[in-house]
Amino acid sequence: MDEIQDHTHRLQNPLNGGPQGIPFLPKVIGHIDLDYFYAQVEEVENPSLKGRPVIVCVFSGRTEDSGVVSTANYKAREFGVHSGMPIVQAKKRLEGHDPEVIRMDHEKYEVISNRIMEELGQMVDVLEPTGIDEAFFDVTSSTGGDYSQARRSAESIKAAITRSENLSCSIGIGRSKVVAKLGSDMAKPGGLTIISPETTESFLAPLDASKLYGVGPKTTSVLEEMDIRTVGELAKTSPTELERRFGRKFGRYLQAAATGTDADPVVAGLEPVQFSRIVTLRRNTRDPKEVTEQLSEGMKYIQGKLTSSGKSFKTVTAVGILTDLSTKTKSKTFETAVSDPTLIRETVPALFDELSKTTGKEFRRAGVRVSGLGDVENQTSLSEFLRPAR
Ligand code: TTP
Ligand code: MG
Repeated sequence: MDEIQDHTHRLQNPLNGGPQGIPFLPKVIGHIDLDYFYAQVEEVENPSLKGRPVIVCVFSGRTEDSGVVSTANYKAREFGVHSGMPIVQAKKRLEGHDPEVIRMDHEKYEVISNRIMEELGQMVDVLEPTGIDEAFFDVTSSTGGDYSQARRSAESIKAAITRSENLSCSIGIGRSKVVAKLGSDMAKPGGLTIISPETTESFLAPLDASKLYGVGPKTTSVLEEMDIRTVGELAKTSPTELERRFGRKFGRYLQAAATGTDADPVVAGLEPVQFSRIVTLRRNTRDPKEVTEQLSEGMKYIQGKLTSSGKSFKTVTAVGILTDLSTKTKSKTFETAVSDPTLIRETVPALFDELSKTTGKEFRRAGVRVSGLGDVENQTSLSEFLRPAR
């Protein structure tokens, strides 16, 4: 009887029970965030930028320098430059420090982000991407709830991203999303913070309440009025008081966040919307045949992905990164979803041919993407599509 009562209690406790319904395991949740993502991608592509201030900017086009900084590398941040700052102001701060100003190339960062998410998805139990460079993950079941094992998993993830993309990231591991996110924030850049269930309370207590996910300037000022500055102080505040001040839902959330008992599970991300591969060419070239040959492995990879996930596609895109590092694309969209991957091989050379003609420049990197994914069984197969109507 005792055992049954204990069991029920544990199942109701949000800190117990894995995502796959495995009871009794302490939850192991991670948060990963790539360091100065857009700027780091640019550094990897052009290593001579390392050590110099780099800002990746969105130009509005109104005047030469109107627009904002999308992100800055850590060198530029030393001069007080940050995301969202007007380009003019950032340039002023970096004057005399040999800054590199780069136009944002969203397409390029997205291709890399997708590749990383795909790789991550294979290394964790559940992956929930939450932005272009960040995701929550759950490794409760694969680590058996063991935090030393969790450390090894996080280290393997970091090593894998370094190996495949040469990019650094920060990871936090804890028993809830809020704790994991605090861990990755604290680990920036390049670090790893493991907050085991036993150390959660002492980890959280001294932190500023404003560091908690979802606590912005407004909430912070109300908390200050209540004489609450640290997470420890927030944790000790009566739940009734918090609910009275912040409403039932947010009041409860604050209490849970402050005690590391927020129970929001890691939910598998949306279905993939595209598969892509990109390579650096052995030499710069305009020759579509040469480009296609070097993309052969990449196309094979995409074919494999389509087959194993049972997906059809509607669009094939050729992605060319030119010698000036700008990204150009050319797509072909089929009238109906198709599931024969040989169509990729047939379409890609012509797309690169067109791309090469329209840009008139050599490619430095090249990629293939298929998108408009659907489930094969719901689509007309190519052979059915091509079969003459009777
Ligand atoms: P962040 O992860 O917030 O920032 P970051 O990766 O540049 O730096 P770090 O994580 O090391 O602190 O955002 C990821 C990317 O999203 C960032 O590289 C550029 C883009 N971004 C914007 O375009 N505008 C913004 O205001 C922010 C915050 C990010
Ligand atoms: Mg980041």
